[in-house]
Amino acid sequence: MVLNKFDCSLGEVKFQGCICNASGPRCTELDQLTKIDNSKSCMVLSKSATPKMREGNKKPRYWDHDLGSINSMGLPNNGIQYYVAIASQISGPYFISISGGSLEENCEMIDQIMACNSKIDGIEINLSCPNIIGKGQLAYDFEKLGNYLDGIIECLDVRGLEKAIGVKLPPYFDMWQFEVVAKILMKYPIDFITCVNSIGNGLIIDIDTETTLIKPKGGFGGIGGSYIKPTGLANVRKFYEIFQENGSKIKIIGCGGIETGKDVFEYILCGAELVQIGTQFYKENTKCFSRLENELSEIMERKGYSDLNQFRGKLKRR
Ligand code: RRO
Repeated sequence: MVLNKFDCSLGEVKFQGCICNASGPRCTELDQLTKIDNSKSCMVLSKSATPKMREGNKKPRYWDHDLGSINSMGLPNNGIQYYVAIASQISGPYFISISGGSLEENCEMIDQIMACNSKIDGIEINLSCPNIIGKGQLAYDFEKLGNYLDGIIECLDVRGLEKAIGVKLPPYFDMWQFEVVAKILMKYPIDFITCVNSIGNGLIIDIDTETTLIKPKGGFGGIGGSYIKPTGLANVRKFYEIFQENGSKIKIIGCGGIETGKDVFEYILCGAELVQIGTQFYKENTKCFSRLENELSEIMERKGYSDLNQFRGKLKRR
């Protein structure tokens, strides 16, 4: 196969491109996933699934803002069976995101994915949804995180590990947190982490009406878009540095505030293998994938780079 300058991989799964959708907007229904499949996105990633379908939180639960977005969707999805059953209709690399309410629920969904005869290339285990009423984000509970991953890996081990397996993390903000979380992650045979989910429990306010923009949880919700790009870059960079220092092969998917090819370049310079687009995909639909790839290509040409490895992770320090 002829190598494309954007080619990359996670575990055994190869991608012809380095830009794809984030699990979140426009990836709940089959027609939405088919549109992603027919676009320049290098993979098709489903909305986070639960064992049974969920309606999600009360509306309005998503709001677009000049600087990004706020959401408290509450995991609306069609249930794991739906995302497994449609695998035969998707031609590109297909990843299912899962977000069970417990270890048992996640293992139940992994069982169903493993039992599927159609091609499902990977699983992104979402440990960082900020919007489940009455529930915290598991990846902020460092004691539970290790036990949880023990359980997940045990349930994957029994059934073989031919798919790319990764976890979606929330943003971390303090240096000791990166060290603790990386130490836990490096004990497990995972292929990738996705950094970052939305910044949980932010608040955006409409001054004219003096109200919150969204309804659930008193207006608190996950913040995405350009508000969070510096946090996303920092998380990718710090985990990349720690993984490099320790010889870990865990790859990093960058996510958070990507709007232009320059943003994609920055994430890859920090060490991302590939990047996901959430808020901007919501705003612009599937044409964002080809636009971003073209913009990245122009930057690479200008700088004389012919593939991503020539600059991936090579951020210089002042
Ligand atoms: O559905 C959501 O409310 C949601 C999820 Br599962 C997530 O992982 N991140 C987010 O911002 N919203």
